[in-house]
Amino acid sequence: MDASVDRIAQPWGGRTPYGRHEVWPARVDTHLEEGVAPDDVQRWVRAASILHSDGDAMDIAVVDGRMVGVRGRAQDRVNHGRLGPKDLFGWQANASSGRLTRPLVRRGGRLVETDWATAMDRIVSRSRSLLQEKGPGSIGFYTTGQLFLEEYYTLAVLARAGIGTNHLDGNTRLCTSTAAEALKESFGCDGQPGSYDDIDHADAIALFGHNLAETQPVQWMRVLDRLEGADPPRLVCVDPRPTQVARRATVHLAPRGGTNVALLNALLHEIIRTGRVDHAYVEAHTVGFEELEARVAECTPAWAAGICDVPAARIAEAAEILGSADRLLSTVLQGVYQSHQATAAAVQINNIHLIRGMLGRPGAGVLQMNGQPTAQNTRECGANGDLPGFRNWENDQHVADLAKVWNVDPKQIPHYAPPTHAMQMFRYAEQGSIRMLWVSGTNPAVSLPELSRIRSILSQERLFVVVQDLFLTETAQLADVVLPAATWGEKTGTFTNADRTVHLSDKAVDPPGEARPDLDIFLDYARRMDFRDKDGGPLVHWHDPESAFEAWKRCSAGRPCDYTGLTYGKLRGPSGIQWPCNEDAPDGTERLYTDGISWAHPDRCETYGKDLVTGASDSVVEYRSLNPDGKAMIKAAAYLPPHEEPGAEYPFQLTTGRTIYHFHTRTKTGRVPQLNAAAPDVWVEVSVADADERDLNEGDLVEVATPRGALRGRVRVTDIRPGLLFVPFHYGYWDTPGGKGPDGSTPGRAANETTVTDWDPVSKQPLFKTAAAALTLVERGGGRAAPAPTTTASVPSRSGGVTATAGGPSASVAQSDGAPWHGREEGSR
Ligand SMILES: Nc1nc2c(c(=O)[nH]1)N[C@H]1C(S)=C(S)[C@@H](COP(=O)(O)OP(=O)(O)OC[C@H]3O[C@@H](n4cnc5c(=O)[nH]c(N)nc54)[C@H](O)[C@@H]3O)O[C@H]1N2
Ligand SMILES: Nc1nc2c(c(=O)[nH]1)N[C@H]1C(S)=C(S)[C@@H](COP(=O)(O)OP(=O)(O)OC[C@H]3O[C@@H](n4cnc5c(=O)[nH]c(N)nc54)[C@H](O)[C@@H]3O)O[C@H]1N2
Ligand SMILES: [Mo]
Repeated sequence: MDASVDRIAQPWGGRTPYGRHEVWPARVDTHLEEGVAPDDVQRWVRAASILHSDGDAMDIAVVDGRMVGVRGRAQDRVNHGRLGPKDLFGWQANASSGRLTRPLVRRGGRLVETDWATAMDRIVSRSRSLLQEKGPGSIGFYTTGQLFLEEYYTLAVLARAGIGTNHLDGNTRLCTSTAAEALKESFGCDGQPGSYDDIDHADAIALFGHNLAETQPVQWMRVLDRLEGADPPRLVCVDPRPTQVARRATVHLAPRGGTNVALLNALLHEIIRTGRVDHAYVEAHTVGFEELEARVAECTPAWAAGICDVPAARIAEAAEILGSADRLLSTVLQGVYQSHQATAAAVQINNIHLIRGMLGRPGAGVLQMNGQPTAQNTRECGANGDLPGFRNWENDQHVADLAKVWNVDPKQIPHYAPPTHAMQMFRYAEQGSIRMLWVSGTNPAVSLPELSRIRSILSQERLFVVVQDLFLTETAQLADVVLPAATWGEKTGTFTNADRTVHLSDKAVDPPGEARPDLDIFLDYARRMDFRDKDGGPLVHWHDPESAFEAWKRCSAGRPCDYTGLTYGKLRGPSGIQWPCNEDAPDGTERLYTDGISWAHPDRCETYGKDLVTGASDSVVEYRSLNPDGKAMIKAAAYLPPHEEPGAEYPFQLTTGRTIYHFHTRTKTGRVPQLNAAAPDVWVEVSVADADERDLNEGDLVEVATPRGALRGRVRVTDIRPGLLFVPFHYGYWDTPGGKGPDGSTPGRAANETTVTDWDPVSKQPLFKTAAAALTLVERGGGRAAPAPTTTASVPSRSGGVTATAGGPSASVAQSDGAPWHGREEGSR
C-alpha cells in the first residue's frame, strides 16, 4: 500500500480496515524535508508526539545535527506507525525563527538579553527575600502539561518541600482536572481505567464532548478502520458541532451547550428503565445505586428534550445503543470538562459503565481523556494541585509516607488545605498575597479566561513574573525574567499518554543558543537555593533525566502509578509500556479494575470526595460510612441551568475549542508553513439558520462580544446547532504584524477576550465552553472566504466560493505498510 498522500488535504490518510477483535494493521507514516531521502538520514532518534495526549510513538530523523523529519513507530501499541498532521509537520517549529536563545531580564521597563547567572540570581534573590519577609505562601508556580515527568517531579519536590508552598498547579487545571476529579469521585483515585485497545473490541463507542477526529487523529484513524472492517461498532456522538465524529455517528446528539447532565441523566434513566443494569456487578463492586435510581427516576427523554433541545426519540436511540452494547467504550473530553457541571457530567459517564458492568474487559472501558501530551505526569508527580503518587493530602499516613521518601519533616510539606488551584493562584496574585509567579511551559495571556484581567494581573509592578518558554510569547512579554528553554527533541525524558502508556523521548539535536532543558533550570534553581533534607543532605539529589526518573520511581513505589518496573533501557524497547509496571506486572498493565476496585478504600483513596453539585468536601467520617469497603461510588447529580444564559443583549451561546491543524496558542504550529496555511487566522462558526436570519455570509467580518470583551473574525456558515457560535481559541497576538498587543487594544482576535472567570465547583476547571454572546456585522466579506479549514468540523455548509483545504507537495507524506523505512537504525543510545 505504499502511497504518498497530502496529509493537509487528507488528515487521516488512507484506510486499513480491520474486523472486531483483530489486530489493527500497521501503517508507517513518514515525512521528510524536501530534498532529503530516507537513505540520507544519519540517525533516527526515539520520541513520542508532544502536541496532544495520544502518545503516538515516532522517530526523529537527523542529518548533520539537524531535524529533517519524522516517522511513526510500527511496533508501538499506541499508533501502530501512524502520525497525525501536527506531528508530521510540527517538528519544524523547533528550528523556526523566534526561538529564545538567551535569558532576558527587565531593565528600565524593557526586556534585555543577559547571561544565565544574572537571570538566575534575580530569581534566587527575589525568592530569598520573599521567603524571609512574607513566607512560602508568597511564591507560586504555574506549570504545564507539556514538560517531561522528570521535570514535574523535580518541580514538585522543590516547590512543596523546598520552598514549602501550597501554590503549585498546572495548566492541566484548564485541561484535565475534571478527568482526574471524575476518576477520584467514582473510583477513589486518579488512573485511567481503559485502554486504546478497547477500540479494537468494542461494539459500541460513545464520544462525549470529544472531537476525537481532530484532537487525537490517530485513534480516530483506528475508529475509521474499524468502521470499514467486519462487525463495525455503533458510534454515539454528543457534540453540538458537526464534527467528523458526528458525521460518522450512528446517533448524533447535538445538545444545547451546558446541558450534559440533563442529557446523561436521561440516558441513565432509559438504561435503568429498560432493565439494562448489571445487578451482579453493581452489588459486588459499587455503592450508591439506589440514590442514582431515585435521582434519575423523573429524568425521562421527554424531560431532557426540553432542556437540551434534542428530540426525545434520538435520546432513546442513543440509550438503546449504550444499554444493549456488549462491550461499550466511552471517551470524554472538553465538551464535558470545560462545560457547565463538568465533574457532575463526567461522573455520570462513569456511572453508565458502573451500572452496566462495562469495565476491566477488552472493549469495555471508559477513557476520561487527557488533552496535553504529558498532563498525566503533571498529575502523577503532584505538580498540579495533588500530592505526588496520588497521595491524599488529608491522610496523615500518606503525607508521612511522602515525607519519608523526601527525607523531610511532614510539617515541611504543606497540607493544611487542598493544594491551591490555578484560578485561585491568579486570584491571590491579583489580591497581592502571591508576589512571585513562575510560569513554565504555558501561555496564560492567551489561554486563561478573561484576558484583560490576566494581562492586568501579570503586569502588576508588585508581582515578580518568571516565564520559561521557547518563544517570546504574549505572556513572556509581560515577564520580569524570561528563561529560554530547550524542548522535545532537544532534551531527554519520559511522558505518559492518556491510556497510561509511558514513552521515552530522547535528545536528537542541540537546543538553540543558550537554551537549557527545563530539568536543568529547575536543578540549577534547587542548587542555588540550597534546599536541604532533614539530615542536611541535598533535597534534590539527582542530576540528570535518568537519575530523576529513578528518584521518581521510589516515590511511585506501591502507588497506583507504580513505575518501579520501568527503566530507561526497557523504554528503549519496541513499544511504550502502560503503568502500573512493577514486579507483579513487569510488562505493564493494559486495564485497571479487571478484578474489582483497588484504590477506593478509606485508607488508600486519594480523596474523600466532594458534593457534585456544590463542590463541598466530604470528611473522612462521611467517606468511611458511605464506602467502608472501598467500592466504586455511584454519585448522582441534579441538573442545574448554566450560569450565563443567552438573553436580549447577548442572544447567542458561545463555545470555543480546537481545529486539527493547530495546537493551543500556536507558538509551535503557527510557525509551521503547512499547518499555518491550513488555518491562518481566527473565524466564527455560525449556523445556517442564524446566518439567514441576520443576513450573514461566508467571509463577513463580525464582532463577537460578551460582558468581558470582544473579538473579530470572519464568518464560516456551518451545520453547527442554531443559536450557538464557535470560535477556535488558538489565535493570540504574537504574529499579527502591527496588530493588537498585550497592551489591551481591542477588539482583538483571541477567544479568551470573551470567556468568563468562572469554574466548575468540584474540579475548579474553568468554563471555556459556555458563555452568552452578541454577534454584529462589522464589514461585508465581499466574496472572500473565512480562513477556516474545509476538512473538519468547520466544513462549510454551502461550499460555493470556498477553496478546499490542501497542502500541496510540501504536505506529502509517505504511507507504507510492513517494515518501517530502513534508514540506519539508531539502536539503543
Ligand atoms: N489539533 C489539536 N489537537 C489537540 C489539541 C489542540 O490544540 N489541537 N489540544 C490537546 C488538548 S490539551 C486537549 S485538552 C484536547 C481537547 O480535545 P477536545 O475536547 O476533543 O477538543 P475541543 O475542541 O476543546 O472540544 C471538543 C468539543 O466539545 C464540544 N462542546 C462544546 N460545548 C459542549 C457542551 O456543552 N456539551 C458537549 N457535549 N460538547 C460540547 C465542541 O463542539 C467541540 O467539538 O485536544 C488535544 N489535542
Ligand atoms: N477559550 C479556550 N481557552 C482554552 C481552552 C479552550 O478550549 N478554549 N483549552 C484550555 C486547555 S485544555 C489547555 S491545555 C490550555 C493550553 O494553554 P497553554 O498551555 O497556554 O497553550 P500552549 O500554546 O500550549 O502554551 C504552552 C507554552 O509552552 C511553551 N513550550 C512548549 N514546549 C516547552 C518546553 O519544553 N519547555 C518550556 N519551558 N516551554 C515549552 C510553548 O512555546 C507555549 O508558549 O488552554 C486552555 N484554554
Ligand atoms: Mo488541554
